[in-house]
Amino acid sequence: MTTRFVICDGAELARFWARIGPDDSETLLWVPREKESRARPPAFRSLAGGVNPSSLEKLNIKANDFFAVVSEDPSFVRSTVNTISEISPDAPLLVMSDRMNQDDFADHNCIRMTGLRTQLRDDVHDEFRHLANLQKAVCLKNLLVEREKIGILLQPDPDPDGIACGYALRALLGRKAPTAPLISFGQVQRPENQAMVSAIGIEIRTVLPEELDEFDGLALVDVQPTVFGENPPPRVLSVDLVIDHHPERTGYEALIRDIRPSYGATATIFTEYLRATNVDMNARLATALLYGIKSDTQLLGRDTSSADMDAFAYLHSCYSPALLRRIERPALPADGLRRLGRALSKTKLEDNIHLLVLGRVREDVIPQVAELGLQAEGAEWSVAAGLVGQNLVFSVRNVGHVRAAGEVVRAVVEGLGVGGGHRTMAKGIVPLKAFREVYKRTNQGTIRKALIKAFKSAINGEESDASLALG
Ligand SMILES: [Mn+2]
Repeated sequence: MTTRFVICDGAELARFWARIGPDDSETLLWVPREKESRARPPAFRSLAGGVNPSSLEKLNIKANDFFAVVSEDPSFVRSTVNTISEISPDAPLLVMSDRMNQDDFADHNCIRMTGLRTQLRDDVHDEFRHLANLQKAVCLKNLLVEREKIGILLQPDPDPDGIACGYALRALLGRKAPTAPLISFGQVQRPENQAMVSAIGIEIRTVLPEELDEFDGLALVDVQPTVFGENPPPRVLSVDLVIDHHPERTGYEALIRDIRPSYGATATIFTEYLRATNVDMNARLATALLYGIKSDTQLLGRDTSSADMDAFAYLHSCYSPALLRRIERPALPADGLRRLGRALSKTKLEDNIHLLVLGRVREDVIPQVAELGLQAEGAEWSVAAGLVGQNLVFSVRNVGHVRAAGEVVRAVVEGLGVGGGHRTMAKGIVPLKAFREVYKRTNQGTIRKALIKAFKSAINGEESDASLALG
């Protein structure tokens, strides 16, 4: 077994170490300072003559043993490190001192340097952060505990972050759907978000502003009241709770608000609450929150803080990979696969653009085909297009080091439809009626020709020629 030889400089540090509680693998050594009381700290052996080759030889050091030198005196550290290196040249060495840094040991290749006080200080700061979250969570629970029915209001067309937060708030309050329903003024639109709602098993009720009267508590998560249009319903301008990560807005009343614009997701705030209150983090809840953070930060890329990273790591230990897969890779219907097969049989790349036109498909097939299309050899851009209802819908993916996908799609739909997105992913919708007015037909060949021309122009920065409206 490896022994850790811990050498403390002076009685004070030795007593401190004794207080931490030594580990069974540790042999504790103490070098008394001049004029210091000789009272032996508990469990410590004295190196009364200081650290020297003869005092170390008595310790029966084996080749694999570790050392720690605990001292605030750089000269003590240096001489101790040198003596140990003479006796046991390859010994791994931990130096704990707040007055030195790693550069002081440039000659040694197996020394790890860390502070002693700062080490504890960081942990203490963390604990106070947990305590602040606990305080917030206790306040909001106290505020709402007596309420009969609490509406948890999400933004219209709720996104994964908002949905996860609503679900988490309900868990935090220890309630179920009948007394704390998730509500929204609009339906969940995007197929990916619908997949999340059905995989986790969350119901979101669409309400009219006047229906808010049935709730004697109103909580807004991942949204602030002034987002609900020019003239928001009066009821949402005076609410119980607002928890959000968007920039703070004014013009509304909330009894409790916790707004943290530096966070990449509101789900991070809720993860911190749940963690601080020791609420059972079941796999469903963890998966919802993890997906919320992942989707708002584009997998910890854009606008991510260290708090998001911490929350993500915490959730990662208890989420369900199978459930996340169901959300992110919804099952493809057989007819969608057949259309994909037909499109793939004619696949061809033009200017590193891989365009697959699917015909009429279920909407959630389109983004998945766009993901797949990017795997083609030589593809820098993947575009998957299909007919959904009265619209031509297309999803775009790129490899990341090219123009932003959102900009490209905005240039393509300019004047004819709507679209946008982020660096590497975007979506566009063009009404078939508008497309037909320009191109006369809506068959797959026509769509293919129109899209490839528009995307080539937009990707090459010729925005003025890119719009589908130009024909
Ligand atoms: Mn959000």
